Amino acid sequence: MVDLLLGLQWGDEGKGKIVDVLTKDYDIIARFQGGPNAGHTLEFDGIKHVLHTIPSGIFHKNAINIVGNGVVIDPVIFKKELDNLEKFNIDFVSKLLVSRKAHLILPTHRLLDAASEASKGKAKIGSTLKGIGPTYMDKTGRNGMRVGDLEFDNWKDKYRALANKHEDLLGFHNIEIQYDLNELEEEFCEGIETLKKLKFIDSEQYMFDAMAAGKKILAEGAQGSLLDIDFGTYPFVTSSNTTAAGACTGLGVAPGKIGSVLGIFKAYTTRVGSGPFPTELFDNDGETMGRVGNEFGATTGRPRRCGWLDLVALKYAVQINGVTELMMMKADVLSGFDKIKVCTAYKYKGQNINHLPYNIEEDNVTPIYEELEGWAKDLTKMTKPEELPSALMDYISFLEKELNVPIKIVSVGPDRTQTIHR
Ligand code: 2SA
Ligand code: MG
Repeated sequence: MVDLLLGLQWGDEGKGKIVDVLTKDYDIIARFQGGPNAGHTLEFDGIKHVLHTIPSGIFHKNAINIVGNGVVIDPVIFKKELDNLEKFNIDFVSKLLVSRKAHLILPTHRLLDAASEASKGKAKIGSTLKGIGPTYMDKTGRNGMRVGDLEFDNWKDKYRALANKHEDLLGFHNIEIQYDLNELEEEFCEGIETLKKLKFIDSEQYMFDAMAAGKKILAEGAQGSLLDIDFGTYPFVTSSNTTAAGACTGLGVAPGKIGSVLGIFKAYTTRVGSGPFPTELFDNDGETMGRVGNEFGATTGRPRRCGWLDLVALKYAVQINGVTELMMMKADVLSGFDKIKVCTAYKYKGQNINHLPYNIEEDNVTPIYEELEGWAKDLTKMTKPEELPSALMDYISFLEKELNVPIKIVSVGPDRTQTIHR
C-alpha cells in the first residue's frame, strides 16, 4: 500500500516537516507532482533546510527517496539542492532515484514563464517563475524532454530543437525579456552532468516491486489541493494535480493500492501568489499571523497572505482527496488571539452555502464566521496532548466534528520534536 500526504489548502501547510517526522515508519518516500516551485521546510538539530525537488525523507539513513514521473525537474536547481546537502554525506546514488519519465525544465521554459506572466499584467498568476507551467504544457503537448532522453547520445539535438521552438514562442509574447542563453545553457549542462550521476529508474516498475516486497511507501504531495489544476481556484493554480489522483498518475500507483490519505492543514490559512482567498485578512490579525508564523515563500521569499481557517474550502479538499487522517499545523501561531474565527459557510447570491461554488472571487462570496475562544498559553514546549489548553482542544473537536475525520497530529513549532501525536 502507498500512503499519501497531501496539503489541503494553498500549499505551505508543513508537508516537509511531517514527511520528515513520519519517514521513520516508511521505506520509501516519493514525490509525484510539481517541481522546484515547491519549498518544503524541515527543521532539526537547530538547522533549517528547504527542499524543492528532493523528497523530504532524504535526511533519514534508511529511506529511499524517489522523484516520480509526475515531477518536473530543473537540473540547475536540482544541482544546487544537492550541493547544499553535501556536508551531510548522504549517499545520493543509492538513496535518491529519479524516474526516467519525469520531464525536464529547460532554461527557456523559465523564460516563457516570465514572458507569460509579464504579458498578463495585473491578471498574472503569481507564479514562482520556475518554468512549471510551460514544462507541463510541453508534456501534455507532447513536445517535452524527459530524464530518460539523457541516456541517449542525441539528447543535445532534442534539447536544441525544443529550445529553438521556445525562442520562437518568446517572440509571440510581445514582451521584451533580457537573457543570455549561452550562460543559461552552460549551467543547464552542468546540472545535467550532476543529474546523470544519479540512478534513473522506471519508477512505476520500482513501485510494483517494492509493493510486492511489502515495503511501506509514502507519497509526498507538493503545493495544495486548492492549487490543483482541475479542482483548484483556476486559473490561479499550479499546472499539476496536487490531489490524491495525482499520486496515481504521478507514480503509477493503482487506486486500489492507496492506503491512508493524510491531509495536512494549517490552523489558519495562507496563500502566496494571486487568486481568490475569501478569508484573507488585511488587519492586525492577519499581520500577526504572518509575523508570528514567519509566513514567507520558502522558494521565492514572497510574503504569504494570511487569514482565518476556511472550513468550506477545507471540507472540499477532504472530500476530493478522501482524507482518512488530519494533521493540524502551526497551532502555536494562534496563541494569544482572544477569539479564533472559522469560516463555516459563504454568503453566495443571497444565500448561505457550505460548498465551494464555481467562482469564489471576493465580490461573489462573503465568508460567514463562527467564533471560538482563543488561548494565551505558549504551546511550543508542549509534548503531550494532555498539556494542550482546553480552548485549543475545543477548536480541534469542533473541526473534527465538522470534517468528520480525526486530527492525529498537532504541530506546535517548526522543529521535528515539536509534534504532538494524538
Ligand atoms: P507556479 O510556480 O507556476 O506553479 O505557480 C502557480 C501558483 O501556484 C502557487 N504555488 C505555491 N503556493 C504555495 N507554496 C508554493 N511553494 C513555495 C513555498 C512558494 C514560494 O513553499 O513557499 O516560495 O513563493 C507554491 N508553488 C506554487 C503560486 O504562488 C501561484 O499562485
Ligand atoms: Mg512550501
